[in-house]
Amino acid sequence: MSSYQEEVISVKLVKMRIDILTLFPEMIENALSFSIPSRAQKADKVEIKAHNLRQWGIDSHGNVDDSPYGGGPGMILRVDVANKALEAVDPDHKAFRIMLSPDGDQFNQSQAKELSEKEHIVILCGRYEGFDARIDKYIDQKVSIGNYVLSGGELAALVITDAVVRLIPGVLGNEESLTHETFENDVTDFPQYTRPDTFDDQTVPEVLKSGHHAEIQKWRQSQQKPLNQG
Ligand code: 6GU
Repeated sequence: MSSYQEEVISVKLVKMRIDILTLFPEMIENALSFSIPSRAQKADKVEIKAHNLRQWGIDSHGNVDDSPYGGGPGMILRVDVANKALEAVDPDHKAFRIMLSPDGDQFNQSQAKELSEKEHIVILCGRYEGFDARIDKYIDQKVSIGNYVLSGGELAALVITDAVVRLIPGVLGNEESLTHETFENDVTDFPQYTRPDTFDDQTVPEVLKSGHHAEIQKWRQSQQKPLNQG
């Protein structure tokens, strides 16, 4: 098979859709209006929409949360509101539905790769102290981005969206190709250098200037370390 044919087969035909349910849609839209996520949307590789949860709020104030049964601080996202929002953006539950929560499964590069192959992803961000536990029934997976607590799911939604969107075929150009990339092969990237040749007594390793491709490749491999999968 020619490389031209391979390329044609690998190009994604269906535009991915990502719906993000949040109390702060501007936070999402603003952040995704830069760099690669912005370019991916303009190139029709993905459509990303942030929806304000308040539109599915229960009363004229658009209330989406309430205090917890049994007492305690903070406000809990209501199950009826979450369900109404999920049904509105994904009526037949064909999408992969993620809820962002510090107690979820930890997000990693292999999940980013899996998600980049989905047609439709819905991401539910919580705010305040948490979610009504019954929301679990209407989502596919609870996801966390690491062992620390954020004040809401929005930053996590942005992390996941960025990691996924850049893996959609055709989003990165040749210049940014994924072949040697950190995490792709469970090893870290090798150190890289550009001009100037010497800076503050630090010099570029001679091998990289040798023009000897086999030696360069050997050196780079020797510099890669097994990935810390945490
Ligand atoms: Cl997904 N949400 C919040 N609130 N905190 C987090 C997180 C998610 N992942 C790590 N910390």
